[in-house]
Amino acid sequence: MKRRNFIKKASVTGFGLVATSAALLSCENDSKEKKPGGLAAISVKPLVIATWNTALAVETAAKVLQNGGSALDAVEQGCRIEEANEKGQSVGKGGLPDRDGDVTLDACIMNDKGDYGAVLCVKNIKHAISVARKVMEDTPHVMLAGEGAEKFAVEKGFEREDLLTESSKKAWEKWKKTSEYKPIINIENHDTIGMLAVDNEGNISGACTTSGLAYKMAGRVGDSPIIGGGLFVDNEIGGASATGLGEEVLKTVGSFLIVELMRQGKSPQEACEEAIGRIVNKPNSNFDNFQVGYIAVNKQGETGAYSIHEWFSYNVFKDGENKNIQSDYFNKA
Ligand code: SD4
Repeated sequence: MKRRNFIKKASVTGFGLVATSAALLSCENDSKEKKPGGLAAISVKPLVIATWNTALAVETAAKVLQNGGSALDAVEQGCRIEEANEKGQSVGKGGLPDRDGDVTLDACIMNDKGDYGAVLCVKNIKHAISVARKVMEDTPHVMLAGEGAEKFAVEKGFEREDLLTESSKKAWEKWKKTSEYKPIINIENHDTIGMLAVDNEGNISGACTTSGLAYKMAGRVGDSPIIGGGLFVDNEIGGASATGLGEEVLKTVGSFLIVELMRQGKSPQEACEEAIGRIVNKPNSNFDNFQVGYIAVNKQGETGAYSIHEWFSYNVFKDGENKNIQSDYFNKA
């Protein structure tokens, strides 16, 4: 039987999955893991899933896991790759600015204990994801915004740098000629990274980092740094992350919704599809004009992804292979 079919069958019938021969699978503790409802849990680990074509970021995260690192370290290290990639214009250095020409970053991180840390609208610090982790680990708070976040980062030893690259500045100057605010499906959103990882212990963590929508109003914050919006992880169940028009993700609390649907027994794929359904079925939905994409993983190592429109892709590292996969999508008309 093909492995995927076997997993499907196992989860339907409630059998726990016994290890296959793949070198990277480890089921040592599987018999001890219990799904809600008493089903034996299955683990395919290590595993990484991330939004868009983020092969190097996923490979970096996978290496952390293969070397015995935690899911938390993996997602942080993976996200840092995209933050440092100046060509990616939706995250970190080189991100497209707001309409005043300032690059402002949003990021959040969640560990397997359900802890969370975030920075909102932070300027001049490239590795927003690492600052978010420091907020989670070194402060009594969960979110720091704007100048306070930047000050905290500098106190923690992060370097201040100008995040606006020449090419992003040129794009902004061109945009200013018309100043028309119109997010473009799959273009300006490309590269924002939401990442989920399952480590060798079977623990799940997640991270999400972005420069947000290009030419947004100054001070605008999207879904990416908001718990339950751009990211949610519950180590008992699984995790989810979002990309696309944050306003729509936030209005449906998308990532939290997906995890809660998985808690009720939906597969990651079914949960992602239902969360997209919540957006497109709203009475006033103008989904023709925007993209949202979700990724999810459950405790059994099953993954899912779904978007409103075509061309949302995601990278998965599973069974020792790192693949970019085109997501299924809603708007096929
Ligand atoms: C936002 N969701 O700020 C982010 C943008 C994004 O891929 O995901 N881009 O709304």
